[in-house]
Amino acid sequence: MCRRRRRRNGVTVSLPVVPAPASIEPSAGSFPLVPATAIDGDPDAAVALRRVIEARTGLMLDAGPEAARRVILGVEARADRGAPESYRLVVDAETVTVTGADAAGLFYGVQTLGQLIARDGDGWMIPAVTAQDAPRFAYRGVMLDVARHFHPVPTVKGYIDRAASLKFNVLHLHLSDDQGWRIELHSRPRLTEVASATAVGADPGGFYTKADYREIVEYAASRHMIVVPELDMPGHTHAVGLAYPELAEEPVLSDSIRQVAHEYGGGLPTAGTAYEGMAVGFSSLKIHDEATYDFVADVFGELAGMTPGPYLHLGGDEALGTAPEDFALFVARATAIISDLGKIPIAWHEAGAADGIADSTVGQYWGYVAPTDGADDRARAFVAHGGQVILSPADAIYLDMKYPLDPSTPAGRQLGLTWANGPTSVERAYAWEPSDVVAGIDEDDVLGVEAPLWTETIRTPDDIDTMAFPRIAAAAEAAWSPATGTSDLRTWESFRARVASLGPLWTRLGIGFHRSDEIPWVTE
Ligand code: TNX
Repeated sequence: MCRRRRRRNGVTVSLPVVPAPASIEPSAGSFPLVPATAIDGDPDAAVALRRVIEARTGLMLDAGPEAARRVILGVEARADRGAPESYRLVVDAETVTVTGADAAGLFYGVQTLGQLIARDGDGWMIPAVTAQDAPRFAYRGVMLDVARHFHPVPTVKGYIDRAASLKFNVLHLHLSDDQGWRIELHSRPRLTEVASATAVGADPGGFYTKADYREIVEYAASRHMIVVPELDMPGHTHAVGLAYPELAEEPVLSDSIRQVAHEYGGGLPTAGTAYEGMAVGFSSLKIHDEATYDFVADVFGELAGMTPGPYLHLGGDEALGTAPEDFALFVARATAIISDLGKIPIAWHEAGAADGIADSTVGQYWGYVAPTDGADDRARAFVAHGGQVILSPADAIYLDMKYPLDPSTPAGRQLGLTWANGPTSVERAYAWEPSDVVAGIDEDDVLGVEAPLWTETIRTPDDIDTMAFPRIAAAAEAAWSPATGTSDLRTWESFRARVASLGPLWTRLGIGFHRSDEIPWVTE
């Protein structure tokens, strides 16, 4: 039996590593972190390590040639270097060694090291451990909706840093919706000239210039993340109709849309007028008009040229204003256009209803942990077409769902929505197993896990932090760590103790996490 906890001053403490590593073993002693510690080896990893040490401790390491202790950062040179993104970490009293299978693995080893830094009386130390770690899934994503509320480049960079520290490697940007179009494309300039200025609740909109987008892509790459851009269609396209009215159908007003307008305001959608409400499923592109497919080819063609990552997301969710046979036709053509661009299409699970979906299209499942309404059938259809599935179960890791009511928060300040089976506790965000969600979708069929943050009620960086942290850590663990039941770290009890110990690091990093009473937060 392996010991996963160390005893300090007679108290058992968990090693505060999140997501749980594949293996981590404590040993006796610790590495004292003093200003005269040298950091040798890979310069990029050294920058990342200095950053986290400084944030956590305030120490600016400044070792001369006489350095007593060393941190050695390197990428494995041997041919059998191990799985992509894996690393090995050894800490003893004299030396810290982090060896990545590749640059990403080394970066993740540094993140683990940063989480292990602890106070030792008046000083700082890293407990002696040996860790061997590799991700379970290749795709570990977070999604930010910049359409309902626009979030400028600095906010996006902050979210990249936060996500990368939890070993996420994908930033999915939801770049268009009924409320606004957020990415400049020279092939279709009116999208941002005419359809980007507004947001939910009459808040100001905004968009990324091509230079902004490049800056985001490069910043993400420096944190070993790719960007997956989404242009949502054929529904969620009211803003497209502002810019290019000839492409859009009239809004389809259902009872549920009237109900949302009544409850949340924003009025009813009207063709040619910016939409500032929160209803979904009323807009559609014209399906039987060739101009629509010229548009699809233009916008995804230009986006493909701006996006080094392999995926383009075409949305496909909640197209309630599009007849089912028209929806199927659209999905078949749009996924073929993206495949022909040399990119892998991703679509929300509804697109699995389209028989003609392009081979290898990836499906993003946003049904419940216990599937309802045939969402599981839709997800399985992607596998039948040679694709894989990304799991984003809404009642677990939709970060825009409210937390359970906290009596200390005034009702007006309660951010988030409740449609996914009511409020989502941290425990509910944690207690699910990816290979158990959709019957017939097994380990190999799962490309990965992604935690979306929709922003109808989310306006500021503080709002993002509050909704994401700590539940984003549960998503990270589902994406990275061994399956539940295969590691004694993969339990709610272990998770809440490890997350609790990250409170001081998150505080020092300026992350305004929700101090959920489910977590026994540690203060320094
Ligand atoms: C459903 S999930 C949506 C979004 C909303 C979100 C709010 C999905 C693919 N579509 O349009 O913003 O719920 O939670």
